[in-house]
Amino acid sequence: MFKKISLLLVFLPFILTGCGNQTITTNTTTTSNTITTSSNSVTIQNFAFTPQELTVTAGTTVTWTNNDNMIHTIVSQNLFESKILNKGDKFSFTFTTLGEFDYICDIHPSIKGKIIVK
Ligand SMILES: [Cu+2]
Repeated sequence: MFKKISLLLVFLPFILTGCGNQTITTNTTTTSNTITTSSNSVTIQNFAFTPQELTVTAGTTVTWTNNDNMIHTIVSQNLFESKILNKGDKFSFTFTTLGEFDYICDIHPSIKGKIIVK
């Protein structure tokens, strides 16, 4: 008789904690997908893109600024096309696809540049 009670006393905490473990803990921590973007700049000056070739990581927003007194555009076939940029105007494009993207000024096609996305 005494043995049975003592056994019950021994196992009672386990039974109670066993029940306690059944409380469902909900994980409310949400993982935020932070996309790290770094800004990279290309200037248009003296009929040239500077830097002429720019390497960026995927997700990078590249901003072109026209520093020439002449109007320019930034056009990459099948990818983007800026409006006519007057002096001081900017154009931005975010590169999400890996690859090499050649672009030109549509008004002066001899002005060429390249963005490499790695
Ligand atoms: Cu131009």
